[in-house]
Amino acid sequence: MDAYDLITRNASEVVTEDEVRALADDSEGKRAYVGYEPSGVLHIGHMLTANKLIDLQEAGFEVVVLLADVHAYLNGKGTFEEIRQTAERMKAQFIAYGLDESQTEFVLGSEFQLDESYVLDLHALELETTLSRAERAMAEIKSGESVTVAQAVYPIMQALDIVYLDVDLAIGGMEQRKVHMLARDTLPSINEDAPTCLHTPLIADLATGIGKMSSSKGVTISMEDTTEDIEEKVNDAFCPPTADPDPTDDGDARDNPVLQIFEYHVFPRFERVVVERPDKYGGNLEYDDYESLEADLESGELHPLDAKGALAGYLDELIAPGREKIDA
Ligand code: IYR
Repeated sequence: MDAYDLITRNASEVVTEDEVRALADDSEGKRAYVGYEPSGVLHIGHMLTANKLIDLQEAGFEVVVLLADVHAYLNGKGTFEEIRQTAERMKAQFIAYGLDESQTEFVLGSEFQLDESYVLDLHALELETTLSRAERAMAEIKSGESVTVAQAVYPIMQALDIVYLDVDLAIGGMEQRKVHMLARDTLPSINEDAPTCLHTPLIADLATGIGKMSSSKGVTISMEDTTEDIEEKVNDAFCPPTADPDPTDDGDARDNPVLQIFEYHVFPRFERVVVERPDKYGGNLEYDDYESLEADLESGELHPLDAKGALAGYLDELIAPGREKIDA
């Protein structure tokens, strides 16, 4: 796989393609980052962007993980003390999950976001940003119903992080795209380049295939899940024998979360996927790529229950190292 394909595999969107091509052509010493609000436990949503960081490390990028303690505070996720404790645990789990510690820079937001120059630049950007724009940027990130002043400052700080962490590529789930667009529009006003961005897909709720999987509602898979939890959740997951259960609905109201997890979590991390089956049901099935697994599910060659059994096993393997960190 060439550098561009590796950098962009499984991405929902890159802004812009030309900019990412330029980075791929000369990735030596380039820096990419993802920021995470330390809250709750590491779950499958965090792991999706972490997979992208692992791809980028393979492509030669330096990778920065921002443990966004100030952002979590602004978004009402707890006291600084609680948030910092969570940040420590999250860092250990990211490393257990497969981010190479020697190649990953972990930074707490509060290490630089309270510096005078950062705060003055923040105020300069605040002058350039309307409240309604900040509010729109937060639509899929904010906790709670209304948008507080703290939450309106939040996306502007996120834009500035790109400058202060000196990164060439900002990564996030699709829910971050409006913050990144705000950054592209406003950073030139303080004489900074518009940042290049890459967004990863969102996975549908495991139980229903409707909406987006999140830790706050519905069913997700987290690093705290036991082998049995994973088996139970995956077994109960929505998995019709098709990748697009709602072909007539352009908005894709329902997706197949089992296939999405195979595509975005399992295939990027395992070279070959084996679905074990007793001989009387045709014996084991082996897949080198996601597309052939999807095709077998659609044709009926692969039964949803067998797909789920295999998925639970691979997810357990991905999660086991992080789970041991929690138990320790
Ligand atoms: N908005 C993210 C957290 C975050 C991301 C980046 I990239 C930052 O520079 C700061 C915060 C979230 O929703 O978790």
